[in-house]
Amino acid sequence: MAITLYHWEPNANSGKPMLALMEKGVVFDSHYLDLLNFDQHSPDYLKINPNGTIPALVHDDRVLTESTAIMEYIDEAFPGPSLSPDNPEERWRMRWWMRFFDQYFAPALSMIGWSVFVGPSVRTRDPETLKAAIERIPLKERRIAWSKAIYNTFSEEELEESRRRVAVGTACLEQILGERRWVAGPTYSLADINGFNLGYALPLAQPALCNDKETPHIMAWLRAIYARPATKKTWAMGRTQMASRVKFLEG
Ligand SMILES: N[C@@H](CCC(=O)N[C@@H](CS)C(=O)NCC(=O)O)C(=O)O
Repeated sequence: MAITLYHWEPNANSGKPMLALMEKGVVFDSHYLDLLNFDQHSPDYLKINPNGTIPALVHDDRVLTESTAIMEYIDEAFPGPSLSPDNPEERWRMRWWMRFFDQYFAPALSMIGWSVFVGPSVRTRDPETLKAAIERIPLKERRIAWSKAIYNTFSEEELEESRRRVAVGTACLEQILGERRWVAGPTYSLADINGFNLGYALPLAQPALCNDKETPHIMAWLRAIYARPATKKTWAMGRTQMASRVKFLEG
């Protein structure tokens, strides 16, 4: 059985299937793509995923994309501890929260991340090389995101709306983690994996919003997930300072 995961740092979408595979104890070949080097738009990778986005999982002759759907596939296709509750209500909650993370919270955090991190990380490179790199991006929406990040043209209005959504998302998460141990109920699930990938660095990126005083339940939840052996192993696969930031959750 051949299992290859194409991914970037354990973070956001890439980290979701990485952590799900680790939790299940599935051995996989890791194929690291450097997003800041545009590896995801290389001809070799476009043969795997013509959209030029990561992650992608190749299981035998099957190519799977979309990080949340990949996590659900991993949970069902491989042996190991179940990462979805048996109870229908808790399973609904798991899916409700994953949809909220993916559709509301993640795009807002991502816009801020692309504005303050991705753009500044690449924009000092040769302008012609960057222009050619943008032109090679297959999806128009990704071309727009890269262009705004590189040329610093996110509008103040859209950034403000993203900041508002991050504040709303953080408050909702704090509230439900005050009511139950894990996002979907009494058992650790894919929703926690999804949320951790999205939010592990929230206390660093948004210190006024997310900290021990304002959001004690989120902080305890992040520390509990980071204490899991699978999380430690996954973040040890990171190659950059982006992933090593997770260490602030130690102790
Ligand atoms: N909805 C997709 C989104 C995939 C996606 O856009 N991933 C980002 C990285 S987190 C990406 O590949 N960006 C590359 C690019 O824009 O060039 C998923 O969840 O897998």
